[in-house]
Amino acid sequence: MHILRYRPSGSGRDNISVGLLDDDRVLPLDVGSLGSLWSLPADALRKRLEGASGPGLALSEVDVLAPIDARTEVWACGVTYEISREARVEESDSADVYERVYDAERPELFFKSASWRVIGDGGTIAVRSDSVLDVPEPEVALVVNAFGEIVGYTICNDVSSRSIEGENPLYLPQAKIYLGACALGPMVRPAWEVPDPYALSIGLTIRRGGSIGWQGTASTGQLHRRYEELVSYLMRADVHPDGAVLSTGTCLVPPAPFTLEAGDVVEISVGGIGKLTNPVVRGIESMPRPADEPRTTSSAATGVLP
Ligand code: DO4
Ligand code: MG
Repeated sequence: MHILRYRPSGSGRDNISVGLLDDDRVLPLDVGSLGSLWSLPADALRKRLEGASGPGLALSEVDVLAPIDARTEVWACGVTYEISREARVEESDSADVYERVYDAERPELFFKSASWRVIGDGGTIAVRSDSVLDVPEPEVALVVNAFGEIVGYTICNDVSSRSIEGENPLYLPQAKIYLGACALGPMVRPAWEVPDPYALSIGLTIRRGGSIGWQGTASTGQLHRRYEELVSYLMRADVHPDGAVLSTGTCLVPPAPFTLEAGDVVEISVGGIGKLTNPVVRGIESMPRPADEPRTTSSAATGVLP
């Protein structure tokens, strides 16, 4: 069973529902948004899902949208796996900040995305045109409700510029937050259906032309922290009234000089959770945007959306 955000195929842009995928049938849930589900305590949320009924629609009759809306934000953790620590130490002039945070009591958490700019399964992700070394980061993402309970799991691609972060760690937000840098989905697996979240296989395949540009596998068994510990830092001095998505860090980094290129297709699979697939473009001008969003005309104002 998965929780999803969807639109019946061919229907109006605003005809968005929240539902439950059960045996290839999409059953609508009587909630206004995913965020309102995440505002419930876990036991009430579970009861709400059990109430889903009706003939619903076949999965082939709906467009699956990024599983995030309302005031739900995406946050991410850094340097939670040995492989991520090694990659940062290699690319940075300030290697010791990564060494220190790996062993510190306080983990690294950073803001990744507002809900409106998150890309769903099949949507286009981007590398920045002012970056020369770029990678996808395949991560297990926790869906956390307003009470700090882990209520689901999904997949996040924390697309990142290694060259911008490597130049100076204070450039982290520019390396991590831009249009096309955050993909999520395809859906959310309820937490009570995941027997061991520390034994999930993670696969990353980057397709280039007719072949494989890079491929790797790992497991959440290699995570250096506990999920609850990461969530406690997210919640300890903040509120998330519509819950939050917390991406738990990457365990796979294609080694330099590998860099993502326009035309690549990134596939991330996580056992029992799903597969997230996104084609890559280079530069904001190549990113598809909804027709009613004004485009900037000045070359100085590079892609600032209103
Ligand atoms: O320290 C920078 C970010 C690291 C990161 O995104 C990761 O380890 O996944
Ligand atoms: Mg990451």
